[in-house]
Amino acid sequence: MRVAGDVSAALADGTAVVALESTLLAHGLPPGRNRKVADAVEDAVRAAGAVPATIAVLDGRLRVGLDPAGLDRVCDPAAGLAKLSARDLGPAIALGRDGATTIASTALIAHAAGIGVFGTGGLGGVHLPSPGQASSWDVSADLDVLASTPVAVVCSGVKSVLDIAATIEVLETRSVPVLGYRTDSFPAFYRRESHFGVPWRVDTPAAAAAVIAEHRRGPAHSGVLVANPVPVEHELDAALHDRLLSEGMAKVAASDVRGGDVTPVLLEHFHTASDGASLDTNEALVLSNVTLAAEIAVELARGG
Ligand code: PSU
Ligand code: MN
Repeated sequence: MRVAGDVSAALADGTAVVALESTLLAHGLPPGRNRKVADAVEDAVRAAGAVPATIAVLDGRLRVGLDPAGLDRVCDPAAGLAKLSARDLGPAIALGRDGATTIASTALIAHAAGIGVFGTGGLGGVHLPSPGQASSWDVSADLDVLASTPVAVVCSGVKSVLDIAATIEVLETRSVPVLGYRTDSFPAFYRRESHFGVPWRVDTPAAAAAVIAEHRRGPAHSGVLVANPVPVEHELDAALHDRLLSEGMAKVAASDVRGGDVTPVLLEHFHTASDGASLDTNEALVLSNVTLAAEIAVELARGG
């Protein structure tokens, strides 16, 4: 593992650090835009008083905190970074490959590096079955890792392309506390509300930090999910959202896209078919989440 100098200095002296993932850059946003978002996200974390640590695998090494050249590689489609979930870390390291880390693999690496707060876009979850299928059997490793890794993940819930009810059930079964941030509804990524509630609500970074600190003192080894809805002015229009969703699902069902490729293909459909409107939503929610993650990390560093 190679930890950037500013990140290791912050970890050594107890300054707040926020982990950031690379899959949302390499596989969730188009080239060009992704590089701007990579900088904007790091700037937002710094502005809130924490040190950003973007995580990826480069040349078979776990990297915690990237320099501009590292961010260039992650964001360059010609570099062709693989999407690495938790199961892919061993192979990528052993074979000396490059790859972008998902929430699952980023949380594992963050925890191994001593980072306890992670800001991102949307959590992976339980995928809906295709027509005629009883179950998709596609349950994101993000849920498994959150169940067993004491990292607080700040995100805008899960995408509406997933089975939100089933995802919430799995989070409960796997003992992951879910905190709605200034909301009583479980957020659905592009939309601020789903049809489902959250078990707990917090209204300040200090309250979120207090819950995370108490959860860590307790016997569970799970993470905490802080569900922060997209800022209201950036929410995707409901009718547009519903149209994109049914089109995207039909597109995937009619194709042979499976497994880890499903989420990038759906995101790409949203971005192109909405003429970029969903991109603005996606960028705004990521910036809001990493800012909140930094505020929570600052409270935790204070001893919250
Ligand atoms: N949310 C986004 N963009 C993304 C993802 C989530 O706004 O690219 C990524 C995250 O890295 C998440 C992954 O961990 O999708 C989940 O993929 P899957 O559904 O294949 O588990
Ligand atoms: Mn999957």
